[in-house]
Amino acid sequence: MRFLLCVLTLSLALPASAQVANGDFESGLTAWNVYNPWPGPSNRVTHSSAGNPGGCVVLQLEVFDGSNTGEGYVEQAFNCGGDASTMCTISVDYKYAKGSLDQGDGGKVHIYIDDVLKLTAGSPQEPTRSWTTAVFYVPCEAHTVRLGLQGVFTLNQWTAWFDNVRCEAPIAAETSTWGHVKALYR
Ligand SMILES: [Ca+2]
Repeated sequence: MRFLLCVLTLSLALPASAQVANGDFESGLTAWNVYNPWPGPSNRVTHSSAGNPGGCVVLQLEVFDGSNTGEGYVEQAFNCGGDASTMCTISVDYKYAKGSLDQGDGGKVHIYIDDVLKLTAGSPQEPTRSWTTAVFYVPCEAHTVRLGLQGVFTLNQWTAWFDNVRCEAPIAAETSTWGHVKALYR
């Protein structure tokens, strides 16, 4: 019985979820799956110290005929919270800049959750953006986050930076009421 109580105490003391690994990119691109479909030598997915702060991931398109169409990204699956009856937040810091050689509506910054496109940024009307935090409300369960940059036409020159990918759990929800806590301890 004492052993059982110890296990119970330990499990209650642990964080509610596995959370995002290396979401601040301070360990390079460890824990992130990298997909770089662009053959051009300066089209790339890399790690940089120009984050918010410290390390970050950089997706970069240079001007090459046809070789930078398609979408590069980093992606990670994680367990956000672990209790789908409550709501969590997934947040991502991002910024981007269009290069002077870009011709037209060349790049699109994308954030996907579970293969669903949740954010598109970048246009001729807003060719640069400083660090901005995107926040998504999701059930506290397993999710996949993908951070991408898409080359739309052939003459692209865009760069996107991503940092501070976080899952915070749980936010206010009815299941956090005293009644639920009491039920847990029955
Ligand atoms: Ca960082």
